[in-house]
Amino acid sequence: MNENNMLCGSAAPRGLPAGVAWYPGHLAPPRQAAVLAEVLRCLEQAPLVRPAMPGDGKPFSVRMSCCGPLGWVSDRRGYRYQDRHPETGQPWPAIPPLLLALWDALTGYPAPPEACLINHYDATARMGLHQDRDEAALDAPVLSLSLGDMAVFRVGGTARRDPTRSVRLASGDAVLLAGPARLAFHGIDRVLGGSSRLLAGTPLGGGRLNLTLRRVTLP
Ligand code: MD3
Ligand code: FE
Repeated sequence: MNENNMLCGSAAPRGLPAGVAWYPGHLAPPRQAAVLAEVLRCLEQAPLVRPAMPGDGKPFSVRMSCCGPLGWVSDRRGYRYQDRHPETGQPWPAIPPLLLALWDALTGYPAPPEACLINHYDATARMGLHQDRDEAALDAPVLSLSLGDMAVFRVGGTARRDPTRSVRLASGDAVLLAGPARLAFHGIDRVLGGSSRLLAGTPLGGGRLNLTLRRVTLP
């Protein structure tokens, strides 16, 4: 990754763990709207689904879809990346050009992302503290973009019991998770319903979208 990122991001002043670079307001509202339009087109082809926990099948509160050659899915059988939408059986739509450009601009990683997870949160949705370790390319950063309602994002260390910090992610914020932060525990404690109007007039009817761009296989 581009070694300037740690300096460009505001990680140090906010006391975020090493390897987390936060770019508040990285996308101005017109670019947020442009990315949103591209993502809504993906969701027409690859509708949001509510995944289930491996084993007990407990439903997630977040609904998910993906674009890119690989998508992340979860059901009773486990977590995995696969090349088809779990309900339509169709290949995932391509990652939109604006998101590919964002990956190139912020990561400097020498290969394109293979998966873009699309998470939709209504005002009651949460995501418990977890690690993302289903990718072979653990050398690649993960890039997150938030659109719509604000959310309280919690990030800690590589052990579940490590201390955590919370930041409020707003529409247009980008977060790059690289190096020692790639295996950090993280989650979404809550969403501040109605704090943004960006998604209000769309088929989603409001809430928050989070897009995470990932490299899955080793290039
Ligand atoms: C830190 N998504 O999709 S984005 C996820 O806002 C996920 O929807 C949250 O956690 C969301 O897995 C948080 C920030 C994020 C994403 C991936 C990470 C932080 C990360 C991977 C490693 C470490
Ligand atoms: Fe995650």
